[in-house]
Amino acid sequence: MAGKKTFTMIKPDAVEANNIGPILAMINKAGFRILAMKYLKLTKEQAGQFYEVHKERPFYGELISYMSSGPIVAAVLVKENAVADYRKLIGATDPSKADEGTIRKLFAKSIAANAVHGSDSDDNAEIEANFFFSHLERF
Ligand code: IDP
Ligand code: MG
Repeated sequence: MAGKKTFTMIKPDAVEANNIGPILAMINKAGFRILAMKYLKLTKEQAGQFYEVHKERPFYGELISYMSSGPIVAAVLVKENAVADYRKLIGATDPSKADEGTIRKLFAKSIAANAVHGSDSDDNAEIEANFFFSHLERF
């Protein structure tokens, strides 16, 4: 059965461009409830740990530099079928391939600076939520 939770980050490019508000509005409009949220800046080490699964990929160095370059918003979102529905709302990794009306199509600057993160499975949603939030920080 599909789970009810996903994890997202509003990435440094979207924070820098003052798009936290518009992106959160789209998230709420699409029916997601916010279970947990924080505004913080990752160290390079923390970004490297979060994206450890990508460490063999050619863009890993660029990705962790970018993800530690400025503040982000991290959040856990709740909705039926959360992981798949949120991936649909954010659109393809490469914004030039993202569908019209998706968050990445509207706000992403490039394939690296692509505005938002969204978990790719229920298991990863749980792992990623646990990376940022304790149980006392979820409501
Ligand atoms: P996803 O965020 O759509 O799940 P992943 O393949 O999991 O995409 O890649 C994680 C992140 O790494 C992307 O969101 C993007 O920021 C970055 N990334 C992915 N592919 C490239 C690339 O080819 N060049 C630079 N950065 C990339
Ligand atoms: Mg991914």
